[in-house]
Amino acid sequence: MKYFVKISFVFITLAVFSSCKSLSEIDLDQIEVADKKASDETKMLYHNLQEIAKRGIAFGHQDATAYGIGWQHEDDPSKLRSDIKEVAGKFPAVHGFDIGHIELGNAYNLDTVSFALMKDHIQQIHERGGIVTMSWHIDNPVTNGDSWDATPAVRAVLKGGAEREKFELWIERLSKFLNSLKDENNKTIPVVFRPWHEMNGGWFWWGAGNTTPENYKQLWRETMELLDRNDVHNLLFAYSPNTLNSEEDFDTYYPGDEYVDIMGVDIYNHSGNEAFTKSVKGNLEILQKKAAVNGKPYALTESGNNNFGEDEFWWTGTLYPGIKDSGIAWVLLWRNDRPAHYFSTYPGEISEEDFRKFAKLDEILFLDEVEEITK
Ligand code: BMA
Repeated sequence: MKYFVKISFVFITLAVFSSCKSLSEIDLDQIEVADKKASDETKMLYHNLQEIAKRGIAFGHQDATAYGIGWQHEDDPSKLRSDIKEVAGKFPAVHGFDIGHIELGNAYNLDTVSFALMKDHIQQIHERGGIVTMSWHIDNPVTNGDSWDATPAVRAVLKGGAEREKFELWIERLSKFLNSLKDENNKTIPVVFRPWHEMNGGWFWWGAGNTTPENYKQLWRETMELLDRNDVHNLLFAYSPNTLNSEEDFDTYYPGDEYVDIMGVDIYNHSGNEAFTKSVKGNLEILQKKAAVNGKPYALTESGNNNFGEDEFWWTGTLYPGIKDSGIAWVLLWRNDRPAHYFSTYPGEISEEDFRKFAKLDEILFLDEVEEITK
């Protein structure tokens, strides 16, 4: 018995070491990302995303550990909790956070998640081999309204614009937060940053109709310049339009290959299951084609079922047929805020049994499985 245990230990150790590669084993000089001064850990994240995509699709959830339906992290701060873990026994591999209101110097984001909690969870998730992605529902700098205040404001924050000073301060505040995300070795934790998302829709001040494609691209580049000026080098940049109607739709606002690391798209189930599956498949084919040119990772950066409580089999019947064999590195489901605004599942929710089936699929990867690649 003892002998068997020893042999198994050697075997397991070998298996673990052969599947994980450390920083020193990868030729980081060969990895080019948008930020030319990106940290080694950031390049490693890029490599890991490529590796994940070869193995399957990492499952992601927005604000997964901050709150869920009927609970908030603050209820029991000693425990890392997640609706997904409670339903399927496993934590998501990708954790989305939104840093909206960091620009104001506030202690809480726009959805009342404290930045202190966010930082702590990012550290814990990273420590366990998980991946962090960040969106930014930034306020409107001209009106001080929210992101959905579509008053044109892009021109005002570009170089020479009336709100440039404010914008520089906002990026400085964001930078301080990003640079404060340290791991246990005091290295800055790499993050997939997804700014200025869903720009082909008209609902955000940086979106279609509220700015020109040229100014949008300039906004992207100047954001990168300012982050560099503030010594931020832990970001991979993801470009995430909303559902695309065509390939050209992707190109209209695309800042250029040298400014983007990951190609994404946000698609919600607004118009029925069949239409959703079809649009996910078609959109991911577009991303695959675009990404293949430089071997960039691509992902379904936001998704969810908007037809709450109506479909028991949404996961295996509607989402999975859309993403199956698509080559995406991850799919991220939007937040579980309240019973009238949730995009994933939770204990007692109508699709929870089907979610367990979905979670068992070989292709769908959770934290433990991704950890074998990332740690
Ligand atoms: C939106 C909604 C909002 C939320 C925002 C940022 O899509 O969920 O309620 O404030 O994302 O998380």
